[in-house]
Amino acid sequence: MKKISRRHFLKLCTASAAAVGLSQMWIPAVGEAFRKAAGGNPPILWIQGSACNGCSTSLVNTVHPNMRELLTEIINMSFHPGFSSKAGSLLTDQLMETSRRNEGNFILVVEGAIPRAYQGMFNIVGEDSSGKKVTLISLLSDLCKRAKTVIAVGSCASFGGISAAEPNDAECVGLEKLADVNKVVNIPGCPPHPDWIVGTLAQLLLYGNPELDDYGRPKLFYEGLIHNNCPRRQYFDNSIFAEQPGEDGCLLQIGCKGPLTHGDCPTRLWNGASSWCVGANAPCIGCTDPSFPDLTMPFYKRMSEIEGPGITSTADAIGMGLGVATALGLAAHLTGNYLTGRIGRKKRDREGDI
Ligand code: FSX
Ligand code: SF4
Repeated sequence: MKKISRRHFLKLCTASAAAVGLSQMWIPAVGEAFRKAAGGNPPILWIQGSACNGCSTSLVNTVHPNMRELLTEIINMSFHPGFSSKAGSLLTDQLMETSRRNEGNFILVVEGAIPRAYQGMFNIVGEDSSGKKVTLISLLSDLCKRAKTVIAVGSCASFGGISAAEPNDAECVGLEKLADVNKVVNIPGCPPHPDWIVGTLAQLLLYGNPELDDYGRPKLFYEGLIHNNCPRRQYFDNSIFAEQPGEDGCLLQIGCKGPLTHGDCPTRLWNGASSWCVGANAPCIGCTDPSFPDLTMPFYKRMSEIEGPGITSTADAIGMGLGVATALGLAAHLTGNYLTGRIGRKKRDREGDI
């Protein structure tokens, strides 16, 4: 990987510090977490389910703090399949032992969806000391009960995501269908931004549970619509649309789902604050919302439910009003699907059955 110069690194930090959230809460929070770590933070047990490993890869790309600082000075990562030198029953035994010793005090992080078909046999995580196969679903049934807090990292763990896309023969689901939802914090995204993961962990360590929206997402990172902070918003308001990727203009006609998607990507930016999907001329594919991906596909085709502004006025206020109405209408449409069970159940209606 190309090394970033110190000057460039500092420049990226400055850009990050200007982003929503970071300057207000994140930088002081990290400093505080550093100090608190000396007193011992609760262990984090990180489990991987049915997924692409992109969430862990995104975490490794954390810039501020970097991964070394995160692991050695902030969080107490007691278990992660990808960072462990052990395998097989040694690994599962260590996991169970750590969870028993820290019952009610550890943070369980789950990455990836949970396949339920055939008693969970599509996802074997290892063997116990007697040689019996351990399925992810049985492992989680123990760990979710013992954990103090459960964090679903990524859209797969949160809502099923790509792993649960139709036809979903493995019957993958997100944690919301299995665990006590009062314990679960969702950090969706395919993958989620490293700041969303690290920032949520820091917030949990320092202040307890973050404030969540209706879908269990920390408001700090997911409250705003992509569309409302998009630098191409003036194009939308003036009905100037790109017809091909790479062209100037709003990307609505080539599939942008920004009007229905929640997240701070336009202000936080990705990859060390260097760019983001729309900044790289790619439409937002709606990866942080429960509707992803079945209802946001085809990714590069306009959704008929998203209405354009229908005006050529330069008055941003008028465009903003129409944009909000558009977003609200679409959100209602998608929430309807969510409530009717097409893509899941709403948080407050659910009972945990693990
Ligand atoms: Fe899912 Fe994680 Fe998408 Fe991948 O492992 S959220 S498929 S980018 O990253 O679980
Ligand atoms: Fe930006 Fe997409 Fe909204 Fe257009 S539709 S303004 S590209 S978020």
